[in-house]
Amino acid sequence: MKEFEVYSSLKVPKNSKIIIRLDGRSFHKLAKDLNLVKPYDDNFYDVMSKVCHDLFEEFSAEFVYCFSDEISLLLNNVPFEGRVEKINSVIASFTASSFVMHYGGEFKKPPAFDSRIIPISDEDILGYFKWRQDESWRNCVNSHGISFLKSKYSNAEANDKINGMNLSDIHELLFENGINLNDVETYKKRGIAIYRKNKKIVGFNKKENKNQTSYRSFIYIDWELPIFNEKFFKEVKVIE
Ligand SMILES: Nc1nc2c(ncn2[C@@H]2O[C@H](COP(=O)(O)OP(=O)(O)O)[C@@H](O)[C@H]2O)c(=O)[nH]1
Ligand SMILES: [Mg+2]
Repeated sequence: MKEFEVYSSLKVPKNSKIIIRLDGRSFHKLAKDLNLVKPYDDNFYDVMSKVCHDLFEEFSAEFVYCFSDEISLLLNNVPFEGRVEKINSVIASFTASSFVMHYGGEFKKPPAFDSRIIPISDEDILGYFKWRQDESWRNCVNSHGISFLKSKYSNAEANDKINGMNLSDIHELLFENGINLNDVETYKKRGIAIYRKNKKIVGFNKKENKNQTSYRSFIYIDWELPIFNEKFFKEVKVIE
């Protein structure tokens, strides 16, 4: 009967890094059910950062980027011998379980994430994360815009109005009404990232009778990201 498992041999290309992108399923509904603060809920972001930390650790990621209900996980060491079904199903379910564990509240429905695999070459890593960070910024402008409009108009009118506006129109409207998006917290504009950082450790070497410096890496959650550029990705050692 094994021959019926026709997708089980599907594998990611050998020697390729991969990005796994996860996205919360119907999280607009979940946000409503959980009464999340609009447009940005600090506790939700705190939970998502813990989910990213779990993913980083469990799958020995190189870099994780997250905004809203979306997570991108860069893996150098491809797990499960590259088997697509296994990677997508295990990582998506791990993410959902981690979310439920850290959120800890009462859910109306079991949360789920979808997962997709993107083989990526070193040259394209920066472009990929810039693309997602641009989306984070669009999301920031739009969600502040719609929240503001809904405070003035009916939901239908607010939706109508925002559909006819581009990013700079929304920015302008918010500015005229005393909301300066430049002053909004960095993570709301640029998302958050997880990567390894080195910690300097000075210890005393008894044998040689002198202080000795060594470095130990630890997992760092960056809430103050720059606009992604080559320098940043070189510093965090994601590209050479
Ligand atoms: N209130 C609130 N909602 C959020 C927050 N972060 C994400 N969301 C919701 O999650 C949705 C994620 O977008 P998307 O994946 O396109 O929609 P989905 O298909 O419903 O998951 C947003 O549209 C919001 O409704 C937050 O911090 N606060
Ligand atoms: Mg979603």
